[in-house]
Amino acid sequence: MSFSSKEDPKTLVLFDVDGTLTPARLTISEEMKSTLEKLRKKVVIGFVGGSDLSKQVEQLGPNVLTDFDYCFSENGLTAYKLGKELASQSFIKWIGEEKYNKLAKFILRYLSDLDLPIRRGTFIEFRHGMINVSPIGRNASTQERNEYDEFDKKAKIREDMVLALKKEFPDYGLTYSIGGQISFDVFPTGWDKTYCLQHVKDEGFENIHFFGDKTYKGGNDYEIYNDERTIGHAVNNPNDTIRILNEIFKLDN
Ligand code: M1P
Repeated sequence: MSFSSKEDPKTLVLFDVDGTLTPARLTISEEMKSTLEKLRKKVVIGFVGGSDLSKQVEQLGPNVLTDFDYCFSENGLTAYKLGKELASQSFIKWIGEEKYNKLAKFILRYLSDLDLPIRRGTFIEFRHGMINVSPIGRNASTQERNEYDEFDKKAKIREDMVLALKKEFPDYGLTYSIGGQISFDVFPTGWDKTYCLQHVKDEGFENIHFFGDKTYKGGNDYEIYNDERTIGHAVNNPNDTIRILNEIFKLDN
């Protein structure tokens, strides 16, 4: 599997999904699609998101595995190169049933004691490479998640819960990452977005660009944006991503 047909096969451009390629939890625009098509002729492209692949398919389209050279779901715990799946790891194997049980019990107990304006369903989403914890529940509608996001900015429910988890499980070796609107991710330390870089380390890339919107400390793009193996670009929204891509890669030429 090679990238020799590209103008610059030694350059890889990686993108966060929510807030970078698409608005949070929404779908990719036609303008972004055509920008990426042009970019892909020049360089190797991939995305790295915290969500699982099914959600990325909803957001980026049904042909996601062929529209991108690399697809990294759950920070690269599930990984595809040119549509072919690469080896992956599992959160439950890493943590073990006993420790996970203690963690899940603490989370459910903590959530049940919170005063929240509304609750929906799926408070712990069990994923391949992490768990995702949502005080309102992952079944919230778009409007409900927007409202929760605003509420949480003031009430700091997620921030406080992360502090409580760190205090309760200081020796678990877990990282807590508030990457989206209604939840936070919990995964082994080191399994942040930099995890995906191990899939490309022997591919001879000379430049690896990364675009993300949550590049501040505590955001889920922070580690990969600051990693010495990448050239980081902080964006405010998908339009910003398009603007910077046009500037750097001269996509109209
Ligand atoms: O990609 C950012 C985050 O997107 C979702 O967050 P939320 O549902 O809170 O908006 C989740 O899929 C989360 O895992 C992911 O990090």
